[in-house]
Amino acid sequence: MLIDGVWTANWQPVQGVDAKGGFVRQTSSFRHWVTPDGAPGPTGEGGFKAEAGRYHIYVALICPWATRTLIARALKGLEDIVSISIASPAIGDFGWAFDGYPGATRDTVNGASFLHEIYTRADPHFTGRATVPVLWDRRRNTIVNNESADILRIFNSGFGDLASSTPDLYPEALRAEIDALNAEIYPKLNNGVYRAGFATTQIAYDEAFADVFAMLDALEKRMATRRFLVGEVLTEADIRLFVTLARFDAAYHGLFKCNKRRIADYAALSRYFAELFEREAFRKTFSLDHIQRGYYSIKTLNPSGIVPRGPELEWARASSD
Ligand SMILES: N[C@@H](CCC(=O)N[C@@H](CS)C(=O)NCC(=O)O)C(=O)O
Repeated sequence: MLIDGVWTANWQPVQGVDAKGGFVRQTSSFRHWVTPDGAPGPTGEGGFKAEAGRYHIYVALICPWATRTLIARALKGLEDIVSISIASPAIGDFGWAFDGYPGATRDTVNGASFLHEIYTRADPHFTGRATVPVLWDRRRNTIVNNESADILRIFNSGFGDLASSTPDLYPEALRAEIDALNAEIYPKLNNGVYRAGFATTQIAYDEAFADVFAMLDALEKRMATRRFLVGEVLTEADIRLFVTLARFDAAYHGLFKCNKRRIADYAALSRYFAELFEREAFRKTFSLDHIQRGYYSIKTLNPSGIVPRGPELEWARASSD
């Protein structure tokens, strides 16, 4: 992580630990919003007007939070409006790197070798972890926002007419239901798998494991009679669930010890997942190679660095061939 703008060597995966040995994720620190006229958004300052070619997003394809912003970027037709840099999947001593790994990119905007350079460019005294995703403003040379939940909504409506109006990923009438689902699914499942994987005590792991499978069981019931999570339309809630389902059998089941069941064992969730995966925005932002290589490069969990050959995921192999 960075301390007062200086990188402290040896990246470690665990962000923070609570009294029981549970994993605690750092809160995001840049919270400005791009808006159609540059007016301030719900948090942060104004001055970030939507413009083609002005903004850039730094991501890693292993990261579920970064990938949810990429799915939204594709669904909203923003790929020619917001450019992108993709970090290499294996996170090393200096954090995320832009070193030309297949399927990744260099940093064409700032020429950085490591993501932490982007943070100190925005704030020379930054203290915290250099996380993806990062939404960067070329004009003001700073980070607009590094919270994926915000970036999803910025891509949904902050770019005004530069983005396509459909799908509306956060429709006014469904907001309360989407917010309530997010508030349950994020701690129990999206972050629950990390809480299981990075637990440092049995009790913290047991609690996280129970949350993960209670949430999956509840979602299996919910999806037995529905096409999408909320109402009859695709929303941000589906994107946020998809990114965790997409990584589950390939990484969380093995490396994070979330091994009571696989997604493949849930009939309704598998059907729902397949329907989303048929869409280009979901399929092309998914890389099984980056996901497996990235997660299995976390040395504290997998010292040998060996990447498993399985499981056989027909849907995933077909997309990466
Ligand atoms: N709140 C952030 C969390 C992002 C996050 O934790 N990203 C992870 C990758 S999945 C990261 O970059 N970790 C690097 C680190 O912790 O040093 C968001 O959702 O945007």
